[in-house]
Amino acid sequence: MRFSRRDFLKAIAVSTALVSSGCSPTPGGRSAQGTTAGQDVEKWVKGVCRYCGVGCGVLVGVSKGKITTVKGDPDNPVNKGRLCVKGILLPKIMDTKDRLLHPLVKKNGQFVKVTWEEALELIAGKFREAIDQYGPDSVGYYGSGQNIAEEAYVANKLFKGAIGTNNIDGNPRTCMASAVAGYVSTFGKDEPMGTYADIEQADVFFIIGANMAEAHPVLYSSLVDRKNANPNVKIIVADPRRTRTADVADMLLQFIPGTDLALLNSMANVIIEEELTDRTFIDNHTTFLQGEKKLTFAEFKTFLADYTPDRTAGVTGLSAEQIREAARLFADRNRNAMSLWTMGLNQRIRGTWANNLVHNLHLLTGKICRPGNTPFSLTGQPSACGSIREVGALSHLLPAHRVVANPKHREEIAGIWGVDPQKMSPKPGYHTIEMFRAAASGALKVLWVVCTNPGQSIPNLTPYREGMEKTFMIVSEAYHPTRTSELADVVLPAALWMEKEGVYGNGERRTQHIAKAIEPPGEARPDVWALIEVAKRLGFGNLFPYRSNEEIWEEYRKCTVGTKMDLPAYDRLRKEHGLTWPLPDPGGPETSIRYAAPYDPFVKEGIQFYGRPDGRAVIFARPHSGPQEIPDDEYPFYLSTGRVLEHWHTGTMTMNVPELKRAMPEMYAELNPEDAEKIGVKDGEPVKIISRRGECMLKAKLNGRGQPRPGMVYVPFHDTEIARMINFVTIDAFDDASKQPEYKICAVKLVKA
Ligand SMILES: Nc1nc2c(c(=O)[nH]1)N[C@H]1C(S)=C(S)[C@@H](COP(=O)(O)OP(=O)(O)OC[C@H]3O[C@@H](n4cnc5c(=O)[nH]c(N)nc54)[C@H](O)[C@@H]3O)O[C@H]1N2
Ligand SMILES: Nc1nc2c(c(=O)[nH]1)N[C@H]1C(S)=C(S)[C@@H](COP(=O)(O)OP(=O)(O)OC[C@H]3O[C@@H](n4cnc5c(=O)[nH]c(N)nc54)[C@H](O)[C@@H]3O)O[C@H]1N2
Ligand code: SF4
Ligand SMILES: [Mo]
Repeated sequence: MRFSRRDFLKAIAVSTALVSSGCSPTPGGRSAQGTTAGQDVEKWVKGVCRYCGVGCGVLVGVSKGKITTVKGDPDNPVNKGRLCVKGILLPKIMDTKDRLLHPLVKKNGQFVKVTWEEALELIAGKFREAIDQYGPDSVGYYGSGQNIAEEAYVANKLFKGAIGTNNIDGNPRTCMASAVAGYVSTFGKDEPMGTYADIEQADVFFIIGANMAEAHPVLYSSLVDRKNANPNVKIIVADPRRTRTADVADMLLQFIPGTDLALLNSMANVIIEEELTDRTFIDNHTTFLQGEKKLTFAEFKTFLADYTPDRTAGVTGLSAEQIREAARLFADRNRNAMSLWTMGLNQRIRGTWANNLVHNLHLLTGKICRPGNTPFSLTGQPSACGSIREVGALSHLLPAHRVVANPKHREEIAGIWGVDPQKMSPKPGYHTIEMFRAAASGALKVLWVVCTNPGQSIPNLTPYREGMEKTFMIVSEAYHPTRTSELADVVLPAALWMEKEGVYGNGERRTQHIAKAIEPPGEARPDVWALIEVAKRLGFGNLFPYRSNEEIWEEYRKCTVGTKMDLPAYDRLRKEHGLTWPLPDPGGPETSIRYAAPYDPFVKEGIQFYGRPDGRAVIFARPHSGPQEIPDDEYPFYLSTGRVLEHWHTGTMTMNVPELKRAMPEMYAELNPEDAEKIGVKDGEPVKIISRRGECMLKAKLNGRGQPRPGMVYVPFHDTEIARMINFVTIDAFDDASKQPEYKICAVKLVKA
């Protein structure tokens, strides 16, 4: 397919979404500048965009104590001055009508304003009571990939180290857990080996289950730039829905939802059958496993015999020729290959396996650990990597990719935390779904929710919202009411974004500092402050003696030294535009490619997958396995859910920005016109979506941003109207390895309303 100037402009228009957003377009999205440009700016402060995992650098203009404008930081290598429309409009989320300015406590069913002192005493009392009566596992914490690292570190230490429970999980479980389990099982260590710079050197992009044009817009612009400058670059998009990302694709594989594992195995089959493998690489750097059992190359080849393109065509709904072509393009020896994926693979009951199978393609062809050759899982939230994966703020993890089940890891961390290692539990705590199940069953007595909105964002909401009401729930929030804060017993007003200092770690291992630009409004305080105040009231003040965020960071940094995830010092972060770890020499260069000389300081020569005991990455034999629910006579459609460019998750921030709200006011059901005709629904007419768990009433959208294949309906999830909240419908089945829920697929019926 030729990539015309028109396609290019269309792609850029989407990626920067200046259409209908109400702000003035800037050519190519470069040096984008925010809302009230022109007003006198007293100072510019360096930060990072509040929203997605791309981690664009921003410069924030402050005047009279307010953020008046935001522009892309031209010196930041991530975005080189670009921002998407959400970033540009960030000033508008700060002073909104629903900013929460005081602590609130629910008394006789009504929220009343209280002092911080009263709120903190109440919280500490509830924690003490539950722990004394039912033990430490009766309390829990649900955090966020949008927390700064210092907040997540302090919360982790308070719960795992001081209180002695591993009941600390967070929204990255709903987001990145399968990517973590995928990297750890294949390479022995979490997080991508490449960086965004690989985009500039790749010749074939394999984008599977990611809608970068809407969810990672600035990276998408880099991709489009690469393609535009090099017409020979090929893009394969594999998604059951034709998305805006597919506008630039040379090949669109619009397969049946949930059949990725078959497709990926079939591509591997073609690569082996047509001898497109790199045998030297395979012999030197990989090992084949089926479960725990070692396989030979020949046995692996036999395993894949079930996945010939002809056999797989029927399963996936693709043609055998499409599968062959995709595999040949990927494996072309004259091309560098980069895979990019997000929730289309992760949010699946076989998300971990799907991740393994993408890694397989790179390992079989040796297209890894060289510039432009990398399996790159895109991170969703601004600091899911920095604050959760690296800090270890999930129920099975400890800082710097350690795990609670390992006694040596517990001992090392207990040493740095200054706690008795015996106090740290070896048993992983509740993961997300278990945590909300425990709230519903009454086993969890106290739950502290910080910087996330599970009352809207977790799947199968009905029983879990009941659980949130039942348990004593504290919610730290910047706005009120939200679909979670309305169910809380205590709501604490949080300082937002540049009202506090902190560190974010983006999707390419880049650790970046955000400076404080302005004071928080009213009595809003940084989350880290509230955590430490509660810790003090529980008698753990001696463990939290910090006078600054820098002191917290420097203690955390000790956890990373010598782990091959060595992080930079705070004073250096203040000056630089982020650094990609590992950084074993504090003053030394950042690391672009892990596991390979000359890029990785821990590898002297060649490639060494040092995360694994044998130094080899694993090529897994994983059979195809579909979703938990497949359509049947009663529920004949696949439902998939996800994002739109203008809105951030549950809409608390972006629905407050008039331009964004106008552009995309409410959620809709994107239907294939063929299906719409069958059920007799026209564009804009209401349609009821019903699953075994709940229902939702939405307007039908035909020929919208995307188009699902026949038999599939797609719904975004930012709408806060109860009647339109799609998570009443979604399923809470989860991957048994990663525990990540299957938001991307369940079975529904559609009824003309
Ligand atoms: N504008 C905006 N950007 C965001 C966010 C936001 O809220 N708004 N959130 C951020 C976060 S936290 C995340 S996790 C990322 C998510 O980023 P993405 O994963 O790119 O976004 P989604 O829209 O959730 O889903 C991507 C695609 O998965 C496809 N899909 C559905 N079923 C299948 C399947 O069976 N197989 C495959 N291969 N694909 C399937 C859907 O059709 C959809 O187009 O976005 C980040 N960026
Ligand atoms: N149907 C469906 N559901 C999904 C998904 C899907 O694809 N489909 N995706 C899942 C994924 S990948 C993700 S990441 C989750 C995201 O789900 P959530 O994390 O629940 O959604 P957000 O809207 O990002 O919630 C962040 C909250 O923090 C508040 N906030 C902002 N800044 C601060 C701060 O500094 N401190 C505090 N205390 N609060 C602050 C915001 O107002 C907001 O309410 O959703 C999951 N749910
Ligand atoms: S691409 Fe992501 S990080 Fe960059 S400006 Fe847009 S939302 Fe912010
Ligand atoms: Mo996410």
